[in-house]
Amino acid sequence: MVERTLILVKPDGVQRGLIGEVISRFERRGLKLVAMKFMLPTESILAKHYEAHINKGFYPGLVSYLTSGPVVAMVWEGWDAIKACRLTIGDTHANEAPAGTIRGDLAIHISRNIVHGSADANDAAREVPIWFSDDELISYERATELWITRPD
Ligand code: IDP
Ligand code: MG
Repeated sequence: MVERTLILVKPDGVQRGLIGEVISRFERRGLKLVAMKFMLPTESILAKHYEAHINKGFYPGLVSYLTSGPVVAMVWEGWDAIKACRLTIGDTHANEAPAGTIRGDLAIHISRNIVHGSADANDAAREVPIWFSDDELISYERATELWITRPD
C-alpha cells in the first residue's frame, strides 16, 4: 500500500529554523520526497485546505498563523505513508504529543504545532492537488528502496 501524503512545515517551523529537522525525520523514517516548494500560502489556498474548519472559532487565527510567513509544502511517498507521517508528527494538541514525535519534541501549543500532515486517504487525495499540479510530482526510483520495504 504505497501512498502519498501532503506535509507542510508551517510558518512557526520555518521561523524557528526547523525545516531541516522536520524533513530529516521523514527522510530517516524511509519516506521518499516527491514534491517540495517554499511559498507564501494565500487565504484562498487555505480556505480549500482547511475547508472542514472554516466555521470553527479558531479559523481566523489559523489563517493569520498560516499566512504570517512562508511554509514548505511537500509530498512524501511510502508504504502506509499517511499513517506513518501522522504518527511521526504526533497529536494535534502538541502538549499531549508523545516525546519522539515532531510535535512532542518541538512544540507545546495546539495553535503553533509546526507541521501539517494529511489525516487519511481522502484528505491526502484532496489536499495534494490543492498545493501541487500533477507535473510537480516527481516519480523516480531510489537505489535504497529494498533496504526500506520489500516487494510483496
Ligand atoms: P491536524 O493538523 O493535527 O490535522 P486539525 O484538527 O485538522 O489538526 O486542525 C488543523 C489545525 O488547526 C491544527 O493543526 C492547528 O494548527 C489548528 N487548530 C486546531 N484546533 C485548534 C484550536 O482549538 N485552537 C487553535 N488552533 C487549532
Ligand atoms: Mg487535520
